[in-house]
Amino acid sequence: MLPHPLDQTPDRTLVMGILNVTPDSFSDGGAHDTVETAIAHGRRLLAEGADVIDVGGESTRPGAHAVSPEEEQARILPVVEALLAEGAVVSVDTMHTATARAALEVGPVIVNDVSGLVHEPDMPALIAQTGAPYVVMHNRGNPQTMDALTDYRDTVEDVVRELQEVVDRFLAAGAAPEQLILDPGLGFAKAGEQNWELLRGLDRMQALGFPVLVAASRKRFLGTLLAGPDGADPAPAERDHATAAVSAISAAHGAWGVRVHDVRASADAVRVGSAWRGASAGAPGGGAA
Ligand code: PMM
Repeated sequence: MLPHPLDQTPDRTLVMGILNVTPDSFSDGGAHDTVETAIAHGRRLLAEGADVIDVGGESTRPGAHAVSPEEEQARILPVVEALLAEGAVVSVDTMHTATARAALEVGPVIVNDVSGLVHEPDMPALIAQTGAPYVVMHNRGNPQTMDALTDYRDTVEDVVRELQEVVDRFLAAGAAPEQLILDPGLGFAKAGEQNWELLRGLDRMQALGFPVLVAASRKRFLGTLLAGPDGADPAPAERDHATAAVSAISAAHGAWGVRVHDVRASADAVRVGSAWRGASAGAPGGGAA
């Protein structure tokens, strides 16, 4: 068993900083696509207050083209190795079991798999064998089909049930419940309003008893919310204040973590939300001291 990468973490909602080593991610594609620029950006995210760095080598935006596991590993493994050597907590954003395995050979990482386990049936066995923390994200279909798979009877109830089904597959493979982190998969097989329903229903997801990760950063539903009078969505990087607001709400509801591009704003926002959650509301009718 590898040491748990989250053995020493603060008692508040964590900030996971996004490091996409890809030429085509929807909001920052191409910005950090060499090993050196990616490592430098990872260091910057740590300095800004990231508790975890989420390193990804394959864009998951709707319609994105798949990357081979070999190409993905060539992009991310040197970055993972360098950040682990600097003492960072690292997660690896991958849908490929081979890439998760290769990263776990480099060192103890969290496996962040946005596939919803649709593609790779041997992921549960790897997670059970290694004891690695694993993000179970809700998803349907693949980047080509997910936008059409948004029929829900009750969005929160259906997502919670489908997440539980994936959790059960990991437990059946021998993974421990403590390894699993749940994620509603905002923007993945979700249409605009459904993302808000899931944020509003975070408590119902938390009731499953697992830590919950919220990844709203710069997503389309925030762009839609912030559209100007001309109806045009602001560019992804113009959605960072709204993202920080979601981070505060998530922390107030006790989320385990938020996954964001702009770490600095969310590092403050989770402190606000966690402080609000931790404060006593006082007795009804009690006066201010
Ligand atoms: N979204 C993206 C990538 N990875 N991981 C998790 N756990 N949850 C998400 O919602 C998620 C993710 C897509 O966004 P990006 O292209 O900005 O990384």
